[in-house]
Amino acid sequence: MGQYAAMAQDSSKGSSTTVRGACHHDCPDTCVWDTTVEDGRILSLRGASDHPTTAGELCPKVNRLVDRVYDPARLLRPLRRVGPKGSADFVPISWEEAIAETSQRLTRIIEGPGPEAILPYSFAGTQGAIQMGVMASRFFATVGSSQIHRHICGVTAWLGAADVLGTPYGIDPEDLRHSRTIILWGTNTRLTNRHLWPVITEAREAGATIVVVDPVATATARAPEVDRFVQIRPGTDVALVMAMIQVLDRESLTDGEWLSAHTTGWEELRSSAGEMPPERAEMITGVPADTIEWLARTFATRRPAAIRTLIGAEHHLHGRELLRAVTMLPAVTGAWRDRGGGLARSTSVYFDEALNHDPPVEAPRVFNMASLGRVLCDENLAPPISALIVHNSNPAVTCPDQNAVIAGLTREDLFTVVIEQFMTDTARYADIVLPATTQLEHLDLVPAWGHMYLALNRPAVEPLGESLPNTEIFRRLASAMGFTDPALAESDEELVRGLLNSRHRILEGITWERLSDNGWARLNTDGPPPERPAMRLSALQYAGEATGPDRAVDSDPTSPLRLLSPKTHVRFLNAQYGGSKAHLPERSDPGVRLNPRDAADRGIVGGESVEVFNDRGVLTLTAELSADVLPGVVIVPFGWWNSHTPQQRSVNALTNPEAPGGLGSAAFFDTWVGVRRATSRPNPHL
Ligand SMILES: Nc1nc2c(c(=O)[nH]1)N[C@H]1C(S)=C(S)[C@@H](COP(=O)(O)OP(=O)(O)OC[C@H]3O[C@@H](n4cnc5c(=O)[nH]c(N)nc54)[C@H](O)[C@@H]3O)O[C@H]1N2
Ligand SMILES: Nc1nc2c(c(=O)[nH]1)N[C@H]1C(S)=C(S)[C@@H](COP(=O)(O)OP(=O)(O)OC[C@H]3O[C@@H](n4cnc5c(=O)[nH]c(N)nc54)[C@H](O)[C@@H]3O)O[C@H]1N2
Ligand code: SF4
Ligand SMILES: [Mo]
Repeated sequence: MGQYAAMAQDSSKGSSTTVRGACHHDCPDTCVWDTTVEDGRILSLRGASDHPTTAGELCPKVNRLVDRVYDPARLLRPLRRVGPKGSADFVPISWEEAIAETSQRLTRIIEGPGPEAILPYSFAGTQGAIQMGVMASRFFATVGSSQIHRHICGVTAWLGAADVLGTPYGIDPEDLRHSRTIILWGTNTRLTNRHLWPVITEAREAGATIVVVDPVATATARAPEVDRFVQIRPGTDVALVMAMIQVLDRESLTDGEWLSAHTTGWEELRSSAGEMPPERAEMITGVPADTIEWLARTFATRRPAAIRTLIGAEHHLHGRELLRAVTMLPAVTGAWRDRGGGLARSTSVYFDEALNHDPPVEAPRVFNMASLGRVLCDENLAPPISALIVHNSNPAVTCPDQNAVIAGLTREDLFTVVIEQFMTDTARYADIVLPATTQLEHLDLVPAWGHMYLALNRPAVEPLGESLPNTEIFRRLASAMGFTDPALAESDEELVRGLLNSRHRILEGITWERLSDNGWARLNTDGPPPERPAMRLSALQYAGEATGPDRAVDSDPTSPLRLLSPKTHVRFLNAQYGGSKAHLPERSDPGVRLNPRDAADRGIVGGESVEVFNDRGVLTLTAELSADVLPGVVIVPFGWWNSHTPQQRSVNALTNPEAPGGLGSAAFFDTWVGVRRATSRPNPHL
């Protein structure tokens, strides 16, 4: 048994063994699983029945993970580019050659234009703590490279909640079982957070009122357990919250005692809400005034009352204000008093606090990751980017303003290294591709953002082929570049033990030994949160519909439509599986969903080919008419790889990369497009 699968085995039955691990996906559920292994090969993978949220069940994305590990399309050897960029024309090389070439190229850049010409780019392809970051961060800190803000997901929501709460601790999502009103606010729980659904159902069975606030009639909005679906115009939630607060104030449903003991700024908030009577909010949001009144009264009186939100609603220019509004509402009614009352958001903040992360390092330059296209194409940067090192991410699909990203990746003078499991749309543009292990082949410590359980993922089998964990790849690069800091040579077990060594009270008693034994442990979060300063309330302002350069869609004779591109596919996790035959539907086209009225205005019938376009790009897609979307709104699903349109592009060819102030996620959903009957050749994939 080799170095990565050592200490992997939990229990033996005959010749097969069971190995406990945890899901790596950027999914709030962080399920724990048991792998059955025989003769060094994985036979099956099952959800752990003793893990409180997994409860014995994984999901349609991961049920076929074993096939994915053994997929013949897995990258199992280092590769060097021989064809043009983007052609995916590579030849295999040895690890020695790959590491030598990469380290020499990087060293030449450090000695030439300087280390800030090197840009690492990564996200949460695995959200296991050590494979996601620790060793890579140490490596790039030693290089002194430029850095990215890893802000594409969740940081806008974090900022909005932090504006009100300080450190934005929310309530334990499992406490929603005690709630009697639950507002699922801009979150598609049944699709994106499915292991929370039993908690929602349990609350409903005990008499809770379940409300969904979303512009789209999602699978969640249509669930039989949902009592009321509030279909709101995108980006207008601030007006809805202001009107709700006006109703609460008018009807003396605010909690004065709570407000004076735990908040500041109530008078400013109250007077700003005075400018938004429900009738005005109805004009802005499209939500009837009497529904707004009902929602305010229900939230104040059917208690405990909680709001559940995650990430999707943040993808707006005013996303921070939207999240700030939603965070203030439970303070106004004193909802936090009750167990099961308050705001249930990402729990990542508890894990960030608990684990012993390296202190942050000052980088010479930091770019928002959503601006990758602009950064790669900017010749006036001093110095311009000469090398891009990607791991755990597929920016050619997931980053906004895709045509700019691909123009950057096509630059002949850019040295690109992609560490990947599959030949993604990004890897196709690499000079060097380095094969990465999957979660079943490497060790990791897996925090969660949808619950309070920390998990240890033990490798079930040895790395396939020549693939290596991200940690080992950065150890080898560090050594080849002559870096001698012992922190760059720590083993995976040392890295995990280091993270656990925080002495924080919410991690007390959670040791390597305990996790090795059981696979998971609940953080000690049952007491009050580590820090809850007075909640900072202040005036809200509805800033009007966001505008952007792409609003001028001149060639559409009718008014432009707003494009949303949320997650929609039960077998995709972001862009993972978007290139996998087994996970794709038969009709291999993401499609565009539009309201029958907008289709009629444009002479479009369902099933025909249309072009969706703006000044960033164009996609030819099949029109799907659906009253699930409001007039004026269209959806092109996110996650499909670029080969599914004749343009070889996906929805991010159209999306807005703006991140206000360079902070937080991009305004993916503040994108305007025209839609017209297709004039170009039909999609060859249909
Ligand atoms: N239009 C639009 N765009 C969006 C979004 C949207 O809703 N709409 N959502 C945004 C959000 S919320 C997110 S989180 C981002 C996600 O953006 P990404 O993080 O880029 O998306 P993933 O598809 O999860 O890609 C991760 C890649 O990591 C690889 N990977 C997985 N495990 C490992 C590993 O152990 N080692 C290595 N080296 N690689 C690994 C996978 O093969 C995969 O190709 O997309 C954003 N983009
Ligand atoms: N099956 C599956 N599960 C996933 C993922 C996946 O790709 N597939 N991705 C994972 C990741 S990385 C993330 S970040 C989470 C995201 O989890 P969620 O935040 O639950 O999901 P999203 O689809 O990003 O967005 C949620 C909802 O926000 C709505 N929305 C958009 N604009 C507005 C607005 O202005 N106001 C309101 N009220 N609602 C709005 C969208 O219509 C959408 O239904 O899901 C995770 N889970
Ligand atoms: S993707 Fe999410 S729901 Fe599926 S197994 Fe992983 S953590 Fe669980
Ligand atoms: Mo995300």
